[in-house]
Amino acid sequence: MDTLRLADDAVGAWLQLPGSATAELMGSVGFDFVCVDQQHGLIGDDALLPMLQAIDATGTPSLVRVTANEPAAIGRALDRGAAGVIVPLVDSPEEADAAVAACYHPPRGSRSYGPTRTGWLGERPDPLCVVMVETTAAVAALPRILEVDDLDAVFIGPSDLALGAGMPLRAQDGGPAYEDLLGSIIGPCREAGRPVGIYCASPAHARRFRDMGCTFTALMSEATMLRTAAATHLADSR
Ligand code: 3PY
Ligand code: MG
Repeated sequence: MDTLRLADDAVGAWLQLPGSATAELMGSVGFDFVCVDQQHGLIGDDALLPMLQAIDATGTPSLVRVTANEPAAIGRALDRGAAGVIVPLVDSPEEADAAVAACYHPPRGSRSYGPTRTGWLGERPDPLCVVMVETTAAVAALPRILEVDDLDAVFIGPSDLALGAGMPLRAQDGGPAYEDLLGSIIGPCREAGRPVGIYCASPAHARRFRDMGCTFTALMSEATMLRTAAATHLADSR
């Protein structure tokens, strides 16, 4: 299994459809990681286990975006063998610390000990805890969020960020006000030496956000890729 890298321009895949075959397919493409999205994806806990097994079989590391910043949700993803979690809507240092605590057993944290799959997988590195900064409250609290111990990376949710700042979703396509907002997240993360990633609705977004200083990106979901390709091929066939 490759080491999970959230720097050096790593590019990840994003899964929203349940199913181990698609997970294995996406794991085999060469992405630096594959993230299974349980927040907005259609993937429940029973679908998650075979997807993580399929991604593991390809040697690509996996992350899970959990449904919410809740210890039970984080523990279930890690117990099923994810290498780390992306925790949505983290707005304060207290919430960031709670997310980290949910990733670690005592004494560092409060994660309950239950070595089911993790037991038979054997010794593994500590899970990565990535918190999402995607609200104006989180942007205001970012300097203090970045002081939280054992926080591995920040991940920007560009759509929630735009909506929360009163901007349309298309603000992500470019424009000074939105880029200033992104800069106010990327700059402090880089200064603090923390990896900072962002969800990208297209390869063009990935290139632009990387040029702005993001250290890793996650590319549009497999559902969007499939629908876009299907619509293109249908149009070409008419
Ligand atoms: C957002 O853009 O808000 C996200 O959470 C991306 O998945
Ligand atoms: Mg979001």
